[in-house]
Amino acid sequence: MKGLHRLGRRRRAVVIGLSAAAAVAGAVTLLPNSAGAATLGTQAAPSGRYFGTAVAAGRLGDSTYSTILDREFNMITPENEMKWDATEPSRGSFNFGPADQIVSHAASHGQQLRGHTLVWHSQLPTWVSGITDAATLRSVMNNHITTAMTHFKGKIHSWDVVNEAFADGSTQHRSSVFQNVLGDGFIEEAFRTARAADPAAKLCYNDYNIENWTDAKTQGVYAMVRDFKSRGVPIDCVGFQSHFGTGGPPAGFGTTLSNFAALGVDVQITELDIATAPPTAYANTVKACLNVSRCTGITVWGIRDSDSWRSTDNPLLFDSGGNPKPAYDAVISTLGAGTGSSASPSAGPSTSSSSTDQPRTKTRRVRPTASGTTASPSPSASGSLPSTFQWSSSGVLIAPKPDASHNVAGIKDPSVVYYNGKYHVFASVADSSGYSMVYLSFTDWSQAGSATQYYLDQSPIGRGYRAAPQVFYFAPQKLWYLVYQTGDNASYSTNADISNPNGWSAPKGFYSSMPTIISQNIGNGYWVDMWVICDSANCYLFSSDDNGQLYRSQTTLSQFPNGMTNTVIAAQDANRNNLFEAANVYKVQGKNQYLLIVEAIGSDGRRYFRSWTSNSIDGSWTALAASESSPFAGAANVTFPAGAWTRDISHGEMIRAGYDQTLTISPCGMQYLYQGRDPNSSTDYNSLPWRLGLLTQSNSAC
Ligand code: 9MR
Repeated sequence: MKGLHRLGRRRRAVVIGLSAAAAVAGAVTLLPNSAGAATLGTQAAPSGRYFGTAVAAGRLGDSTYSTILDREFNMITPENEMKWDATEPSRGSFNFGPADQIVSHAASHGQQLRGHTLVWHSQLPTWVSGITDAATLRSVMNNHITTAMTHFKGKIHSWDVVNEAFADGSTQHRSSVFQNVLGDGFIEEAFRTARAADPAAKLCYNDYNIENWTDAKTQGVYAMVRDFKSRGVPIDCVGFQSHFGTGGPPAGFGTTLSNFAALGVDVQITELDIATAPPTAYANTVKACLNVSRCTGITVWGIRDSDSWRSTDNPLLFDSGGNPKPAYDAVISTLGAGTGSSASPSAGPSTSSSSTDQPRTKTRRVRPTASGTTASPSPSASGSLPSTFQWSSSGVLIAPKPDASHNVAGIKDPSVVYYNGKYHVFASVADSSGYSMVYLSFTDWSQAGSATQYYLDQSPIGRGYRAAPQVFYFAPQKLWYLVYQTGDNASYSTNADISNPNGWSAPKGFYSSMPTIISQNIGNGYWVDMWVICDSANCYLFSSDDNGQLYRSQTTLSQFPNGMTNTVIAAQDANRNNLFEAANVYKVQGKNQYLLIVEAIGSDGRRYFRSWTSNSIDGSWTALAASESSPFAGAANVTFPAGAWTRDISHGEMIRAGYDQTLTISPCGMQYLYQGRDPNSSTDYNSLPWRLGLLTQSNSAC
């Protein structure tokens, strides 16, 4: 689960992923697309990157062209269709037709889009370049940015807000109508206007001949980005066009990418083509990007040589007949080699090895299935966890219920307890601008879809960023706890009556500030998915950083919820996608055993869960079903008798055997409530149509 302030990363995560299967250090691992072949897009995805191309609307009808496009690329830049001469040929008269053609192609093929470009001295109609009055030009520029960005709002991953504003061989801006009439401040003004027009889009500065670190032009752009970052001018990314000669990238390209990234912007290779397409030159370019974690994607400037703006140079990855060239193979294998190394969660620093926890025996009950007509196996305290899992999924059971003040697109991150004859479900709801939470209750899964969803922002929990709830009854205090994330803290509310949604107290933080070990390791990640579990002596608070770390803090049972301290790394993976988020820890009923499950991002960018066990909440953790091919739960071991409505098995929660702070589950007839989504959905992360479904274990031996 991610937050409001994390749109950029989340949007990216829609198309990316990382495979445990691909995680062999240094090995060339080919990752198949759905048809079984490795492609540029599937090879880039495991390291969290996209692979894109420039597209001409006029070529979409060419089936050779569109077949390669849809097979290989998951990011599209309209080559000319979003430029000023195309979109506003005369003042105030906008034409988005050809651009919309590309946008709809992308939407129907699961591709994301780079918007190119809003403010550029070239391909600029003469009615703009002839303006001499600053007030007029300012209003024209801002209106152009706002109108175009509003038209495409929610559909653009990154915008090239300003293109090629620096002079060749110089640290200074080039001469242009914008520079000459508005002065140096036009770039800043364009970015500020762009942020206001579509706060969810990444805003990039894009240029050529800025790849060599020591070049004056590179230094000029670097100084501008540094200045923007220091003054809070909104800029998220820098595009390096990378139109190279036969030699490929300059030796200092890697330095350039990492130096820009260190300013706190993403970097992208936006218009790659290399004269004669030498395989090594392409491989070196790809390597330069892979070496920089904030290099988020590569776009080539056209598909076949015949499509290129410099076609006589034969600079692209496919020949004019649409056949992959040696450079294509070099890119595929370079991407495959760069997919990182495998690791499993390490033991935390704690050496505690046994638990004295003796959970209360839970009342057995027979849970109705999703249809409500038959009973799933009755939980038993005598079974054991299997070493492999098989699940059968329900169809969609719970969908969002937008109302007048909650324009929500998805429902996510469910927490569930069965108490007093009812399931009580808490979940995040998301719209394009952020998160809140809902509560619903029902007696049977067949009633879940029609249950009223109560928006908890009406309770003292209040409005604002509250997400990823976890509910349990804290028996020592006879109080229900709702634990959730609030961006800069792990927070909780309490309630004497779980069925009274208005009874929750206002949020309180577990921590005074982010623990140092988290701030030291979080990198570009986010602090998410807080999870409390207690044994007979202590309570533990787990959280993830989307950067490869699972953290654990602790306090005593008697002090809870105060005194959360001793934060340690409970588990870690060098590749964040192998240990991403949505961690749950449960006590296995009748055993001196705990189960840890953590959500991972698969080779196809889809979510799945890995699992480990331990005899103590503080580790160490031993892999149980921890690979993409044999996961705890994922595409590899879930069947969909009612139709495969999702390929993601994402953030959810086990149906527990009880409801208290010990989070006890039966190892038999397990059920897991999860979030999934239409595999063809593609939009900004918070607008994705997440729905809830229920997995029921189909290989239970007890
Ligand atoms: O590839 C584009 C070509 O079809 C146009 O005729 C040309 C017009 O200037 O623009 C080409 O794309 C350019 C891109 O928009 C900005 N960077 C340089 C690219 C190659 O000229």
